[in-house]
Amino acid sequence: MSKIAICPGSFDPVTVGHLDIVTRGAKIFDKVIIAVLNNRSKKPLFSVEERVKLIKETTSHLENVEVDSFDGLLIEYARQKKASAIIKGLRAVSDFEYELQMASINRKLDEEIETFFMMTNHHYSYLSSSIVKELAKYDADVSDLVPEQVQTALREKLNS
Ligand code: COD
Repeated sequence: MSKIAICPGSFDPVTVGHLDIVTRGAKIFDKVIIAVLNNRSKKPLFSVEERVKLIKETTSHLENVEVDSFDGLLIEYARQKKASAIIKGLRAVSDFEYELQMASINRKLDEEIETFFMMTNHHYSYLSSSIVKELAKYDADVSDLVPEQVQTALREKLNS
């Protein structure tokens, strides 16, 4: 049976840190579904459609990676997709407490779906979508932090 993993997140916008986790995950699992949360309580910079499009453009070279969006509980989405794992990236100790809580809740909801943690590439340990948005707002160079398509999208969004 093929092993499917979900790589969930807000991806507002996708960074090279996210793409590193996805690329590494895709070497381990048969299929990785990048699932963009349609989070109505947060006010994202990019719409879900824009985030999905940017991720599709920047992962098109990865044959076993799909991009989708979801609403509601992650574990229900994972079950619906017949996934056996959820992949999360860990950057620092500060990520650990929240991610441990999420993994424990998800495990309580479905014991068959495992959470896999991957340590960040040390080059990207400081990197988050929020940092990228903050830098881009002040017109700082983000070329090392996001793919070119995201750089362009940030410029268009913030100058409009
Ligand atoms: N290096 C490595 N990993 C990274 C990096 C980096 N530089 N940057 C981000 N990551 C990892 C994050 O740790 C995370 O695992 C993933 O990439 C996505 O990051 P974000 O910031 O885009 O996404 P989040 O953290 O806002 O996503 C949160 C979820 C959508 C996963 C979460 O809110 C969720 O599951 N929501 C659904 C509701 C639910 O089921 N809740 C749980 C039960 S209450």
